Amino acid sequence: MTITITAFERSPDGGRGLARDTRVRWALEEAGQPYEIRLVSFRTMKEPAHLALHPFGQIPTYEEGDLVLFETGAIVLHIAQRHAGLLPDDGNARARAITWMFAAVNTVEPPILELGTARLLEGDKSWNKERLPLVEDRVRDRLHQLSRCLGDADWLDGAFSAGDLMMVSVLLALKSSGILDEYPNLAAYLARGKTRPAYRRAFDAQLAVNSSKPPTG
Ligand code: GTB
Repeated sequence: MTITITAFERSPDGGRGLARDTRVRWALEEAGQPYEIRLVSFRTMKEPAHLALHPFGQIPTYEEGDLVLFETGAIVLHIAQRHAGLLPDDGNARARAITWMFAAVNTVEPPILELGTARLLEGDKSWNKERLPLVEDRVRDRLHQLSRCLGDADWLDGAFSAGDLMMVSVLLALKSSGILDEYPNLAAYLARGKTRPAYRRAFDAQLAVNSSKPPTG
């Protein structure tokens, strides 16, 4: 059955991996599943046809026959449960990998998103100078804990899993902040994820869509 996902027609980062279709593309590449892309503009994302697929008018969405999904955590979990390569066979190890997926989107990602908001959208506010260091420290708290957990292992719990895919995807958003460099094992973890052939294929495919178009800024 054909899998179709939606992605930005023109991504603000010029298609350099920050939009969230990257993690879905990556999961599909890891699972060896072909997929099609339907590109949407910011305007069409808010129109009824897209809102019928995604209640919040965002990308990515996932369509497979009459199944329609939104939320990258749910989409990646769906892919991982139906195809080999992203979750261990052992029941307990599988549950732990899923736990890391939730930890990525529920515990590590929120302060990182908050930092993005503070840096990109609130820079001109009079209170930003006071707030920004607080937000940065909340990110550091999480990174410190994650760094301690990873130690010198390659992946969070044995072999690479959907838990790592989601965690690396979440850490990608810290690229321009420089904060990740304070945690060398996490910086190496991110680099390790990005060198996986499946990630490279996902990244290249997203970039190809955007390469003929200038970033929207
Ligand atoms: N929780 C949802 C999920 O994980 O699926 C969040 C989905 C989401 O945030 N989608 C964003 C979107 O559609 C695109 S990825 N935004 C449009 C809107 O809300 O109107 C977020 C994103 C986009 C682009 C960059 N960038 O270029 O730097 C970074 C992050």
